[in-house]
Amino acid sequence: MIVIYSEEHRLQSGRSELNDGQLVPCYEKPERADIVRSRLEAVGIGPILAPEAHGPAPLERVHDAGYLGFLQTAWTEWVAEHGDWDALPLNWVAPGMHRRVVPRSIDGRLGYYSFDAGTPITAGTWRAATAAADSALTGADRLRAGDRSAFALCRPPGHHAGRAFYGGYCFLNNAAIAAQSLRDNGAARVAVLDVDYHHGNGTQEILWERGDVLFVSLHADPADEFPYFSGHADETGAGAGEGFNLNLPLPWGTDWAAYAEALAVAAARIRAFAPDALVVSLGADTYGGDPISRFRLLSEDFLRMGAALAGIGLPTLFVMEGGYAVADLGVNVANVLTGFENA
Ligand code: OKP
Ligand code: ZN
Repeated sequence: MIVIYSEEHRLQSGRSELNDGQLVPCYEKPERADIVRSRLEAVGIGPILAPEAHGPAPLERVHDAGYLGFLQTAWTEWVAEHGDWDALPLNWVAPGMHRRVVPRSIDGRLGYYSFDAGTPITAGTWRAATAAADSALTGADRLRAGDRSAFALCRPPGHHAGRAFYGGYCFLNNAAIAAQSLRDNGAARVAVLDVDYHHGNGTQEILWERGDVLFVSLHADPADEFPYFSGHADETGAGAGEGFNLNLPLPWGTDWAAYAEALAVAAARIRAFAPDALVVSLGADTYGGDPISRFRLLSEDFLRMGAALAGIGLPTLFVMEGGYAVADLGVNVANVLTGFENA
């Protein structure tokens, strides 16, 4: 399986995020991609290639033009206003307030285009995020060229980023961008399966009215877990997309036995949809040792997950999302991919 990886991920290296009432070192840090890359090298999963630049067009197919423009200049504007420190938003729109006018102030626009205070914009954020999107796009190209699978080692992750918002460590929705690229290049239907611990609220929002791209997500119940305002089972899509969004929320403490049952439901829905390709939003934060998550998967369960994903029987693009138990992240991700390949 070809791995697509860019050194540019290092350019996203935030100093701190707001977590449990404190500014703490960012969980989403460069060491995550480094350990995954070195484990994949150690197990010899396949060639590791740099992404090809795809330019702005595929990003504009998924994201709002005003939002993309904001992301490109936010850091420069922030530094001019506040000096050289991570840019974090401090307030958001609430019911009864108005979102009609895009603020002129950089602080106002940080809040306008975001949904949390855990996602710092830094000097290198735009370059890192575009390199991650190019990695996903290059992976989509591999499927089009006939590969059975590919792994885009994207960092920063993408599944919380919506058409016009960032948050949850995500800026550009790498999985949605790849799915759209597959559609634009001949696939009639594409499925996105999100196995990250957190609900992929950005992917859901982007695909909400789409009947041609199915979104299926297994995640911690938003009644208890971030992102809180998205991911309930009764969110099924709208318009042409009605019935093409399937959320499978699971309780804290979920282990492999319960997870595997939900994964079988997801697999059956995807097979019934009969897509031409599958994009897997691969977060390994379902691991029992994850510092910010509360599922209980073991490292060996990720082999089983890979085999179950192979059982869906589709050309599959894996796109890296979360996973914060850095010491074990390489093994857990490699297990999914080798489990898939050996099935
Ligand atoms: C990104 B991805 C927990 C705070 C949660 C944001 C988590 C973002 C997860 N106390 N902060 O889906 O792995
Ligand atoms: Zn996650």
